[in-house]
Amino acid sequence: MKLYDNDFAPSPRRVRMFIAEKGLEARGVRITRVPVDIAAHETQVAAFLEVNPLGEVPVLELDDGTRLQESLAICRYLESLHPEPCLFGATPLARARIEAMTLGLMFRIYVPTTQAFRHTHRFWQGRVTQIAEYGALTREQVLAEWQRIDGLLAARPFVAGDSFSFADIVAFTTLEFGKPSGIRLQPTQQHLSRWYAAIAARPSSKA
Ligand SMILES: N[C@@H](CCC(=O)N[C@@H](CS)C(=O)NCC(=O)O)C(=O)O
Repeated sequence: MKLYDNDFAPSPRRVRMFIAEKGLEARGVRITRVPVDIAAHETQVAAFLEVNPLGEVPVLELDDGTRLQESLAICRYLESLHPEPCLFGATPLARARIEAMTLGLMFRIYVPTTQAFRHTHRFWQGRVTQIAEYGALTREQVLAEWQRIDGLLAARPFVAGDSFSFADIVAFTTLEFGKPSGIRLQPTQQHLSRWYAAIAARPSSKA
């Protein structure tokens, strides 16, 4: 298989973390990384748009040439092929909780984090129309959401319950992605800090 990838972007990082957590490479599953330079607009050139008409990474290309988009779909596909360790929930209730947390993180934190980045960071200057007030608003929204997650983590070790799951991967990569936009852990967020340190200590966090 091939993974169209980018070292700095959060969505392909989810897939790399997932592959590392599954230990797929150690189990002999060959996934060749194809680096795609977003900063150099390589996602927007005709050759890449043939790979993914949306102009986005990650894309997983299977050995028969079939291509899968969307980090969530790619990880679910890999989970179906390699169920252990289970990262999408072992019981109906665990699956529902992981799904709910994943969707909440994506819509309420990840998407506004991308907006804060686009509308405030110098990387995007001249690339998009930046509306600083909108960027500041989305940043505030995201900070409030992390405060809420800090409260949730007072009662559970991982974001969706007792076990590490795909939701932790989404949360961790999103929190890391917020750093360039000034979205960081607050010293008072002791539960979130404890969780962050635990996830950062996993080898997959370096993937
Ligand atoms: N929902 C998609 C999001 C994919 C996405 O937004 N990818 C970004 C990097 S995180 C990208 O490739 N952007 C290319 C560009 O802006 O040209 C997923 O989870 O895979």
